[in-house]
Amino acid sequence: MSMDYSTEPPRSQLFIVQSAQPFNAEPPVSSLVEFNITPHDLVYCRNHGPVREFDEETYVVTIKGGVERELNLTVPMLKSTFETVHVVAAVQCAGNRRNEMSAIKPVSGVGWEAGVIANCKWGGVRLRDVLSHAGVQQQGNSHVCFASYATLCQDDEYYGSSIPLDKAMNLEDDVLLAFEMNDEPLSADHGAPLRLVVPGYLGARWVKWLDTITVSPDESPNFYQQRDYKVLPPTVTSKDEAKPLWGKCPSMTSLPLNSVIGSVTPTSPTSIYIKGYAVHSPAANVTGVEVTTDGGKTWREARITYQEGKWSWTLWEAELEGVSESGVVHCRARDATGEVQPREGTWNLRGLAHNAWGMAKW
Ligand SMILES: Nc1nc2c(c(=O)[nH]1)N[C@H]1C(S)=C(S)[C@@H](COP(=O)(O)O)O[C@H]1N2
Ligand SMILES: [Mo]
Repeated sequence: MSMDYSTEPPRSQLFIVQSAQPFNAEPPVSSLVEFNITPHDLVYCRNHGPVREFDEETYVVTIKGGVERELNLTVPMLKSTFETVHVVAAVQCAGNRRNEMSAIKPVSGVGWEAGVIANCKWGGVRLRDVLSHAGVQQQGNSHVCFASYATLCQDDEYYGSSIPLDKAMNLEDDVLLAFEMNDEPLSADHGAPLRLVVPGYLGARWVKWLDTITVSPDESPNFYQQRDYKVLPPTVTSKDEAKPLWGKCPSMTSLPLNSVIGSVTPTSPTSIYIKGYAVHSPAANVTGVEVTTDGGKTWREARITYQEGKWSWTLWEAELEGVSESGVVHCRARDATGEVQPREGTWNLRGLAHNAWGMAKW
């Protein structure tokens, strides 16, 4: 076990590579918005260490901690013991759009554009079924901790996360131990042979190469749960100032209401065609997206072209006529609670959860 990059799989040529080791790459947003379900070669890769390949037949996941029986299950055993279910859900890195936030003031982290999001169809077994089988002891504030000891990571000896036990056990939350993406076996880059899928939660919780599940009274002690992926107050501007706050600041669970412009195509000297995506906060689904070419004085309604179930992203398009030869267009989403995407994002040291109005020029 080491930071050994000799087993990295071959990768799509379509990516914008942000770092080669660990491999962090995103597709151009203009390509992303062309597909309702994101094809494999456009699904971003976010890694904190090397990627390894495993043999699915012998790969074991252990379920332990606050359960009556400790279980050691291979992937074939998971498939034969529990019902396989499918859910369409968007996975999004909390650092999506970090580059735009760093334009306000520098932030630390990979300089992502708006492409670290993918809307995929996940197939796997329900975590709740597996935990029930292990005889989980339901307790008010318990957590389920997930770990991958597959490789060392940049800031810890393993990759880990946790979610509340209530989220794990809620049938409607569709938390899966997944072995399929888009009706294909998972690829090494996306966590084969087993990864966690937590619809509605930031990507950092979706542990890849999952090997250990622990029901615990506490959140995961892992670096990526405790000292990263937290929205620090805007007054914290250095790593030293952040230190005393990591323990006090809550771990992120979901990401905010957001929308982004993926492409602007002039269709005549006075008209443009715009496409984009939107994502909802857990509060409620996206109910509309509006666009403006005058900085928000007047808005026009975009047309929603795709949305599926509770956890997918929303795709939208708009054709604007009577526009000048060049200009700036903004977008904003709203949801069923009446919340509207804010004009400005809130700067934070790690550059997380940026959700200012989307913007593009033509
Ligand atoms: N084992 C492991 N799981 C991981 C990570 C990682 O580095 N190691 N990165 C996390 C983060 S921050 C994100 S956003 C998602 C990205 O999943 P993807 O690479 O399949 O798109 O995986 C999560 N799961
Ligand atoms: Mo992430």
